[in-house]
Amino acid sequence: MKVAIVGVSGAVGQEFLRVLEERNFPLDQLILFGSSRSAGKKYLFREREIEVKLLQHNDDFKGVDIAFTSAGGGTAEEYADTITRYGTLMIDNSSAFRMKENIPLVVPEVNAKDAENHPLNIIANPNCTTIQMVVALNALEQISHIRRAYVSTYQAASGAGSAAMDELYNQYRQTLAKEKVSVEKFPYQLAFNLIPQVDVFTENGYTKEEMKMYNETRKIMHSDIQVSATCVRVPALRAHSESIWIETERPISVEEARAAFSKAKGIVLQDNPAQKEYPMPLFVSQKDPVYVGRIRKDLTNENGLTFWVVGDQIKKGAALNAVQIAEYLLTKR
Ligand code: 11C
Repeated sequence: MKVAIVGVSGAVGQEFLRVLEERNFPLDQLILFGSSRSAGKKYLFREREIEVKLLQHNDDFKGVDIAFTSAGGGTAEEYADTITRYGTLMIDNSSAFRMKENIPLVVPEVNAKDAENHPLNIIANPNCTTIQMVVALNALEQISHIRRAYVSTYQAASGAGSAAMDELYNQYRQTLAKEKVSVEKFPYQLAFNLIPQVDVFTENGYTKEEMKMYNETRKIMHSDIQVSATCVRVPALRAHSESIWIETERPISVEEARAAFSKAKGIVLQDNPAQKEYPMPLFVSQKDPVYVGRIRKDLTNENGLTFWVVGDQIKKGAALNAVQIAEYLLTKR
């Protein structure tokens, strides 16, 4: 099995290295690709150094079984043909192909089967905020159909990449040192602040990130669910949090919800208010599962339930989800 990582120097690319190693992914050869900025760098994998090759339009992907790509939408679109031409399966982390016909959009806990049908040799990995939300929603959908979800997100700096994480560190340091605060990766200073904008605004007043949560959720869950999101960047380093309110076809009790979350794949229930137990991004960072807590009935609607979900954006929200898609397909060979 020959595997490639495209965009290996980025936050998600680096996470691919860790996840493939951690899960002992059954590969014989790993090839790393990057832009001219990272070509020539070396990264350690299974105690051996691998040099990053420059991503080019050539035959480098001939014989590669799976390419995990995380190099942005533009690069994904430009290189899709080069990567898939000889039968390589491209599992792409960007937003380029997510809503395209004939390209499955997959979260293995929810719609693994969709991954089996990939006529264009491309499978799309959803947006991180969508991934962790649908893992939780799917557990409750098994009890009663979810008509709508209102969600507010609390998204860590990691969603904007490793340079953005560095910027957050720097902004805290600069503020404490009373230096001028540098702002590049976010629209405003994030340290000691919250920014109610993730990605750019669309014509309806929602941001692209918010519209991804609407559209991707419906595609993954094969559902007519209505989703209305407000996405907020918060000064957490890694792991996104979400406050979710749902309306189901029939009322779901807190006990039923707890039971459903407890038995769902990929979820850890952490819901013991008396002991101050609930998920928090600081403690969920670098963990595989999606954590759920603060489950309670909505006070204004018999069919409403509300809860709090936290997941590591770089791991389950990106690299791990893509690797789980590949693992699922390997079980079908
Ligand atoms: C963020 N969710 O937190 C974004 C990052 O569509 O894959 C991932 C963007 C995407 O900034």
